[in-house]
Amino acid sequence: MQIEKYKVDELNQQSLNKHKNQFEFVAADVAQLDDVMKKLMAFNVAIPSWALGTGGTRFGRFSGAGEPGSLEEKIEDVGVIHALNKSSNSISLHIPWDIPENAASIKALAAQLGLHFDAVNSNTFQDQKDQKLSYKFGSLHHVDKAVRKQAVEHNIEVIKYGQQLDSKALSVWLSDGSNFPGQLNFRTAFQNTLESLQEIYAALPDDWKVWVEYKPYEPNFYSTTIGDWGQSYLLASKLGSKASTLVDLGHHLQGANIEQIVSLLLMEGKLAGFHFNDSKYGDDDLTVGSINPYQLFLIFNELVEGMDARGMNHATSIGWMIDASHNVKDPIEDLLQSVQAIKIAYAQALLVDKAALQAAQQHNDVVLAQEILQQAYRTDVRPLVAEAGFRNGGALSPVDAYRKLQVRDNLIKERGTNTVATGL
Ligand SMILES: [Mn+2]
Repeated sequence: MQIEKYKVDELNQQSLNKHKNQFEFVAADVAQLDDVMKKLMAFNVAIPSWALGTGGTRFGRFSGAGEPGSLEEKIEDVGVIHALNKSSNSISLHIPWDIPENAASIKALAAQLGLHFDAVNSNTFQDQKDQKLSYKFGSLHHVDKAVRKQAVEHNIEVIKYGQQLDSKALSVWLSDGSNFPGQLNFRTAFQNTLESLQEIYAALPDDWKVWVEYKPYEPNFYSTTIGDWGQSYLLASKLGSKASTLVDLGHHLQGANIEQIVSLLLMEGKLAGFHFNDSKYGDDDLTVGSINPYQLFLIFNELVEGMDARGMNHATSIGWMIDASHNVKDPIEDLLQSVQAIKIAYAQALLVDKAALQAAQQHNDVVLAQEILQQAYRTDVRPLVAEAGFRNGGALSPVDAYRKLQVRDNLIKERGTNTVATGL
């Protein structure tokens, strides 16, 4: 289904006066308001094609109703999200879960909804039906050259699908690792991975990038061959300028200082982008901002400071994407909440008084530095975010509009109750 603009406008009218008052109250204290609003309006976060259905755990999956059963329906769902928040103008595909059989018509459908295609993701962490060789013991790092070759060829095939859709990046996450001490020679595993990635790198079109994601554990529980940002950075550095490190917020051990990692990767020009999610224990893939919004703000504070230091365009120079799993929520509502949380953290980071913070740091004024950061963090920027969406033609409150427009009920009418999204 598609959201009709006049219905969003009607809903906005109902709360417009209240919103305007709230906006003016917050805006009065914002230095360089026009610049902040322009940046908020330009900011978009890509939606992964695998996040539009209900996810599961290894214990089970409780499918929702009206889930998308095809790539076309997934694109329509992203269209719904974008129509409401005007901040999700791209979709990231997972191959082979979402192979575009007819690229021209898929592209046309996306364009009609104001969408384009973000990075394409390869998958060598599970075996596909009729696959010749198994990835049980890894893919790009495998001890058997034939398995590595098969995985390299898959990645090159993913690039070709991406080219048909005007994607510009290949995102690689490997589950390669070991479950027990002694299972692997770490150096050999790393060298094999590097050689495989070099073959993939050589197949990248001129204007493409390859993003190397890391993760400390799971599904392997003793070692992961690309286990942390250092290992990813090492690979990306050896590969060349088209390779960089992708940070998935859930892919860190507890207590890791992600904002510091981000800051240094940015400094080195090696931060490819983000997979946003939130977590309490491990790679929990929860709604962004639901557990630790302060950490998200601190990350965005480093991002804004670091991007400004390098003169980078906030909206386009880094890949922003959600990578989450929705086990109990309606996936579209969850994604709407996540994008709002990201925009709130971004808006707060834009409000940080950087000159004052720098001065406080220079004078070792620890108390003042904290005051400056928390002044921004504790500002209720929600009216700024709502105004940005509104000015772009979206809903003042996307989740509220989604419910009032009874989108899920309509999707259930269209698709039925017994649906399971393809992919996960
Ligand atoms: Mn990820």
